[in-house]
Amino acid sequence: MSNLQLITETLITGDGAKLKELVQNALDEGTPANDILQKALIAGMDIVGEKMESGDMFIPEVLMAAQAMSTSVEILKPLLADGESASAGKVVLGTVKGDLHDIGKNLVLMMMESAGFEVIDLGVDVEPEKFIEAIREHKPNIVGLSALLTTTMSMMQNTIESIEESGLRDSLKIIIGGAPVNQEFADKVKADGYAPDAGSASKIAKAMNA
Ligand code: B1M
Repeated sequence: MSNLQLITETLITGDGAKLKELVQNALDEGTPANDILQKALIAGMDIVGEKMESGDMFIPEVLMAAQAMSTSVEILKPLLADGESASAGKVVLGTVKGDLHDIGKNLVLMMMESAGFEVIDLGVDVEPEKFIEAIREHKPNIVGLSALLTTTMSMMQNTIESIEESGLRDSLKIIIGGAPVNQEFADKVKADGYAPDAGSASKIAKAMNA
């Protein structure tokens, strides 16, 4: 079994300590951090998702895998950074109300911070009013909304409409993303941008602020 396959298998078992060790070993052997993230960890979470859907894994096991993934991403964080430090702008970021998934959102946070953005992370299950409060307080250039459930996609629309109704919409750009989201949906809810992954989210944010 290759390094990356072993990482994927270990992620699925949820053994965080072993996973950290394997990720560190792979880095020491020269495997690029981005390969570990994309080909082993994100690929592993996709398998976890399939197992969850088919009833072969249950929520506590999925949570263990998610926790193991998060701790391993911490090791990769400095290596995925693109080294820029000057402030590229401010981003308010959160997973919309009703949705508790945060691994993808945290990757977006990491990529945006490493591209020089100051990111205010509102966490998960964020109500539209909380986004509005944060916009008033922090005056961001960009708001990022994440959703992983088809049932919470409509909350992206609610959030964008609430921002519009509060009169704050013209002062910022809105980027949305998450597995069920696509460009067509972004157009429908009048987001300014859609990003399929964390790397593109940070690129789009930079382009919007250029
Ligand atoms: Co949930 N879950 N989950 N889950 N979960 C999914 C999303 C699911 C696809 C699994 C499945 O059935 N195959 C399914 C959704 C089906 C659907 O609606 N289409 C699902 C379900 C059904 C549920 C529950 C309803 C299960 C239940 O209770 N019966 C429940 C809902 C809870 C809630 O939110 N209210 C639930 C719960 C959970 C856990 C809490 C156990 C756990 C989350 C832990 C956590 O996040 N801290 C969990 C997990 C881990 C998953 C899977 C397995 C993995 C998600 C993940 O972290 N992926 C997931 C299956 C899957 O995705 N394959 C699944 C890795 C991550 C890096 O990818 O988040 O897609 P992702 O982020 C990507 C891009 O989407 C993008 O960038 C990232 C990559 O670079 N991106 C953005 C994300 N946000 C962005 C924002 C942007 C731009 C890009 O701009 C701002």
